[in-house]
Amino acid sequence: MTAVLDETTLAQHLARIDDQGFTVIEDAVEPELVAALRDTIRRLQVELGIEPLGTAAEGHSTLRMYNLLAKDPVFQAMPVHPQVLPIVEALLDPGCLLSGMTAIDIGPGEDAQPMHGDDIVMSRHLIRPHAPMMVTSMWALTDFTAESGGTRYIPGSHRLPVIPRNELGRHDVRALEMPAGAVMIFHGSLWHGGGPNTSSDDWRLGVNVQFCPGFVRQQQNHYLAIPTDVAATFSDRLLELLGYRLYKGAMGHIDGRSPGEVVFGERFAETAYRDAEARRASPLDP
Ligand SMILES: O=C(O)CCC(=O)C(=O)O
Repeated sequence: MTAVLDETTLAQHLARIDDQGFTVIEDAVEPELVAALRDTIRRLQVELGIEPLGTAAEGHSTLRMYNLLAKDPVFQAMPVHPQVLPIVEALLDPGCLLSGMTAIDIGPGEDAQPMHGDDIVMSRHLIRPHAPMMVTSMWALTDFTAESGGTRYIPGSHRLPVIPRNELGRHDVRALEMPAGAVMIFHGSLWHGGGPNTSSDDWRLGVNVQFCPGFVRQQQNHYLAIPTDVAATFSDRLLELLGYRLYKGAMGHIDGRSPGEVVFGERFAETAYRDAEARRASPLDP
């Protein structure tokens, strides 16, 4: 059983993200969960015949797998993990959404992924620097080293007024080295990318568990990707993170009802405006 983050540790992680754009939680993930996630991903890669996708972003020697929650129950532990979710909630708010989950297994011979910010799509509409429109947690399921493709990143780049696209030489690009079981959490504007894998036989397996504010479009469409009978087995908190509740009591409704009520009935009963107004009328819930 993993301990919940205490207030002091939480504040330290938030201060590091504010200053550097990222933090690393050592020993975040229980060793049994690391092993179960790694074994499941490697099994699914074979069963599903996963092949490199061949784009610059996805790589020619990298096995990527999307829509993990539909593929095996073991992945349900990731978005709600007590070492990670409180940091994400503090950076966004408790109405945040799971944007996507991707297993990224970087193989020998892979080139560096083009560097980018995970919230670059939203950044184009905002004046930089801005609040994170994405928060990414990168889970190491094998050791991340500079040779095996540890994530490249520029500390502090979330604060730059312009993205460092064409002037990488002027910046301090570092390789993330962290052992299996550690998690890096970073601001969506941090300039980063998967590293080149220069090893002869070392595959670097990580999972990107990404969150966005409740008012931003999710990168992966969970409503259509996860069959309803599979989603019905998820915890309430996980379903909230997928978007089955309304954001701020108003966003995402269907004829006044929450997506959760439409799909799961009474379990997620929520009426747009009316319930939020009733909550605000309560002295206990201003
Ligand atoms: O694999 C990594 O280290 C980073 C991957 C990444 O940034 C992405 O795919 O957006």
